[in-house]
Amino acid sequence: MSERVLLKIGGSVITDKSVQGRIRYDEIGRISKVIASRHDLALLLVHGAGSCGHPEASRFNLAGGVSEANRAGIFETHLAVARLNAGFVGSLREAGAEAVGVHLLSAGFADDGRLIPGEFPQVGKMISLGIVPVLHGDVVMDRTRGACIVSGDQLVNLLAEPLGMARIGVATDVPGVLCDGEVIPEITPESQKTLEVGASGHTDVTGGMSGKVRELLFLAERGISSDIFHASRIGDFLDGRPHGGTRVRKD
Ligand code: IP8
Repeated sequence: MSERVLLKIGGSVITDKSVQGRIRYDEIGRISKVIASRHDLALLLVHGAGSCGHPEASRFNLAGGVSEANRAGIFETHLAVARLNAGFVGSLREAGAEAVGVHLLSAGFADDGRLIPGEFPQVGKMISLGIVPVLHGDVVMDRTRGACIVSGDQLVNLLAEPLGMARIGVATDVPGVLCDGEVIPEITPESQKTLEVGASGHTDVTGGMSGKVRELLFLAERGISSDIFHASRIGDFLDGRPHGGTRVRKD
């Protein structure tokens, strides 16, 4: 059976965060070719929203809950990130991967900002058929708040275990988690207590790098390690080679 690998690609990699709605098709094309050439892996992909979703979520203040006054933001935000997903899936398919987009707005449900844990049997079935499911951070209906924003990083935390992922990687626009400009090779639940991880400089309703590390530490606390590295090192990560980034692991 093929090794199951979960790869999350940050929104800062596949969009230009300084221009609302601008998709970086050149970078998406490059990454798609790297991913599509790894035929031996059973891949699950997740991507962030970048400038296709964060500006809308912020404009409609979706993170603070949803009522009739801002409910139009559900459509606007989902449309923006679904367009990015369609662009990524199209590029992956062109490169030869049997990719299919899966939208959390339809596949998930949340309570107070957290996705309600589940098995995601449709995603598991796709993987066992050799399909590459491509999920993304999304606006999700929420039992308490009406709707909320679920980040791709929260999805990584939730999907990795039930779907039996052997390796988990998060590709970003920086070489790893940085402290004073240097990559921190390892973070554990204990060591993070003394760390100052920065947030994103652009509109990011889900917390940038610190939100990412928080979700991966939840995994580490359950004994599951993950890696954060620069998007140019995706091939190295997929091949199990050193990637020059940060490993998040149990103490
Ligand atoms: O970019 C956020 O996902 P993230 C999703 O992974 C939306 O934090 C729609 C803003």
